[in-house]
Amino acid sequence: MSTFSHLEPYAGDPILSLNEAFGHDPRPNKVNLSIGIYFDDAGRIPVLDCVRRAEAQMLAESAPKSYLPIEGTAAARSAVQGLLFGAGSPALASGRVATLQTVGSSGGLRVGADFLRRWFPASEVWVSDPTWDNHRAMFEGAGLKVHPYPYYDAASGGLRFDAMCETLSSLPAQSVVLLHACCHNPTGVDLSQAQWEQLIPLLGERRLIPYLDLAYQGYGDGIAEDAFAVRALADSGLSFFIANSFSKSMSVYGERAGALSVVCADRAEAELVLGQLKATVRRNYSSPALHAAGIISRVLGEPELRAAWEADVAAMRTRILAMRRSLHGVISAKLPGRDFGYFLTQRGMFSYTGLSAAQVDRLREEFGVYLVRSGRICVAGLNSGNVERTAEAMAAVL
Ligand code: KET
Repeated sequence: MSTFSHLEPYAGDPILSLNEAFGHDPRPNKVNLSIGIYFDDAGRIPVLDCVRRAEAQMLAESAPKSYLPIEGTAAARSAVQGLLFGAGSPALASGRVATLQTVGSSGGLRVGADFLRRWFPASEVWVSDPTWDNHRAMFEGAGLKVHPYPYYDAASGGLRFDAMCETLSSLPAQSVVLLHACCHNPTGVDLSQAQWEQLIPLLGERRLIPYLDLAYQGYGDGIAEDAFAVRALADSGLSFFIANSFSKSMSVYGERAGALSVVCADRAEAELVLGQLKATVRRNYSSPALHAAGIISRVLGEPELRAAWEADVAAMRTRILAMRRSLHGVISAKLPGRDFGYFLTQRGMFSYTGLSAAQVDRLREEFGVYLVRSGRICVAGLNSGNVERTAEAMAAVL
């Protein structure tokens, strides 16, 4: 027996492996709808001008590259807080929010999960059915039990809101409820504002611990609009977690720019929580990324860069909406009598097509169109040059 011969092979991640397989496909007309990445109309991952300008400033300053504090820079953390909770937020004014800059929002999600495991050892986690695959892996990896709550309604392409509330009403106090703040991954089906207003009191009455994931801020209805759930939860006075990402909204995937915030009862509690979150980070990755801190604080904090960024986010959102309309138009014309209205009502980067795994395989093999086997498509992989033939390919296998 050699040292590692007992290891099981890693099956690979279903999203990342597919994205790699796409890269190796030699067909010139291939279409990548696999991963949650925004591509522009030319099929490229944009480097936003505001990000380039922030980077140019950093390069010109040529500051020493020391370690950051465990919790990240003060400038990045306060910029994140303003973005999430809004200027003039009473929760921020009272100092009851603990925020750390993290290694992507994935780092934040996992730090929050480790913290929960340590301080709420009896709590179990409830995630939407379906959810981003990695949610389950991350929380289970932290040693927490994970269960699904009803969410997506395959019959209508909408939300099983009543069933969701019924399940959440039956959970033990201090159960952790993972919620997508906007642009649900993988379905594109979100709660309306009225539904959030109905859900939040239920979370409070049952003394549940909400854990928001906000990875697509600005891709739904707008930057502030997509923070509705965050702000409504903060206004309700509940304590909750929120991991947020800049990977998509600033198109800086590899920079690992994200944060974790925990809204507490008061300032003293927020300090206590921040301390334990720092302890969690220190024994894990120790401290976050310097370059990400500079991008976040400059793009959000400098008025000119901020305005440019907001315009960029609006343009990305608008392009996705246009692709939703084109896809809907072509596929509806090809298959009259079938209702594809969900392409128009679902929000953010993703739509759930209802394509079976066998149909997904056919799309990849026969047409070079890549999507994950759940039938999720990343609408941001469509562009004016490929949307028509992609819709036709989908119609052909449906
Ligand atoms: N949350 C959600 C809901 C999410 O879709 C992603 C990434 C992340 C967090 C991670 O973001 P980051 O801040 O970069 O750590 N999702 C896409 C990529 C991936 O699977 O990693 C995806 O679903 O395709």
